[in-house]
Amino acid sequence: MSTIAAISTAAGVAALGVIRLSGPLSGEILSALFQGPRSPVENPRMLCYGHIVEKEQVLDEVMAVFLPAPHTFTTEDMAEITTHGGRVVMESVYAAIIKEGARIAERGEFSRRAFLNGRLDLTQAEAILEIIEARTRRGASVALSHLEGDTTREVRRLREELLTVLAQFALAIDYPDESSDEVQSGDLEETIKRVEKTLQELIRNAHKGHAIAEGLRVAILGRPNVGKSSLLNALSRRSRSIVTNIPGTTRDTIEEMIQLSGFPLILIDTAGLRETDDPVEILGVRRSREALESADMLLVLFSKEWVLEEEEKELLESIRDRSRLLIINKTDLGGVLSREDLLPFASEEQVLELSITEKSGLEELEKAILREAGDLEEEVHTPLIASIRQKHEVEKAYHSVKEALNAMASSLPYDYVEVDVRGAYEALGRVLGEGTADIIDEVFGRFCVGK
Ligand SMILES: Nc1nc2c(ncn2[C@@H]2O[C@H](COP(=O)(O)OP(=O)(O)OP(=O)(O)O)[C@@H](O)[C@H]2O)c(=O)[nH]1
Ligand SMILES: [Mg+2]
Repeated sequence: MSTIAAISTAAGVAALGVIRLSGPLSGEILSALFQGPRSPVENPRMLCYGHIVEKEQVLDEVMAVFLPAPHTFTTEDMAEITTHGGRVVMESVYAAIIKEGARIAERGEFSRRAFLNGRLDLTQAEAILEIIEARTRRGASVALSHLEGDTTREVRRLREELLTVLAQFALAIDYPDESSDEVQSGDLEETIKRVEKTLQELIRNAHKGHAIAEGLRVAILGRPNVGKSSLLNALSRRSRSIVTNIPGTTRDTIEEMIQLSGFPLILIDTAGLRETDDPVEILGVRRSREALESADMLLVLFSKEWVLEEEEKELLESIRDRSRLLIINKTDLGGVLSREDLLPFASEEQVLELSITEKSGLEELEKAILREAGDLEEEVHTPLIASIRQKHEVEKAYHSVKEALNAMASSLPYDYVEVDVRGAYEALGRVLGEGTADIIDEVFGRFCVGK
């Protein structure tokens, strides 16, 4: 096994940077370059002060630590050198390490070694990737729960159930006469049904896992000129979207990522919903409809000035089972629309009043959004599968389990059922990354170097 090295901290100006080594030569390379009162290799796991010296030239003042196998991230000997953050300094130290015999690490190679040496399973490796990529605190915490293995545990448990089923089938197939009493097909069916149900929940919650990690999609809808773009700007506290008093200003959907109390939201400003002949606007309105369909939550805006139109009532009817808030804007203007007009379409707390110009009602709105978002999150009881690859395998497993149940229902011989159960068992194995070199390449290829 070769020894690999990488600059593990992000590029850019920083006070410190970390260079990491993993492999059998880690200690030797560190000793060759490090000079200081205490040798890190002789004092493993202790952070030692010193200098990196190459051919009598001091490259940097550093702190270094040597971590002997096997209790390290990769399970191999590792070394970490904390240098000053300047790119030139770091690269000169890095170059010296490479000259001493380390190889430049590939993307994700540290995590790959951790995986290959049995320290991580693939869900956990993907969780590390998610944490690096997570754009928000909440996203990071979902990723963290994967790292701690919620998903892993659940998938393992399901596999064990399937394994007991497979064992019984094996018995029944090999010794059809003797074992007929032992194979209780009713019990087996129960077990498979339980697995089916859990898989279904995992799949149903998959998109929510994604939503929580990436941000709930919140679409702002309403007639032209009600103040949709103004609301996006007010919630994101910047002038992202163009606001004018001309109806039909927004022609395309605009997305803005914000955080409310650490909750990631993707706000989507849309073109006002209305009948129009303008071809550009028609496209805009079509996009608004798509946003309406795909959003996790809807903010439907009305103006105090206008009575409800038939079309708006239809819209309100059609979104009864969606997560939504109905908002009367422009309360600073005198007008005709009141809360009572909207109460037939939503609960008390889902109807809000707002004046964006006077900045009144915004805090209540933010609270209401968080409440709705919290409700959406509440629905997620089962562990989440966040990666598309995992979801795909879980779907395959679900499909196979259904086939198995069908086969059992039509009293097909156990051989038939066995094939499907085995298919599900193998698909779940791939979720955990068992025996699948190409997936492993795919996953670790997405890592940054040094991870
Ligand atoms: N008086 C008053 N005017 C407002 C309020 N909110 C927005 N406006 C004004 O309403 C007009 C339309 O606002 P926009 O945010 O562009 O409305 P929109 O819904 O995005 O409009 P389209 O993109 O054309 O569909 C602008 O002149 C805003 O300044 C409010 O609370 N009170
Ligand atoms: Mg607009």
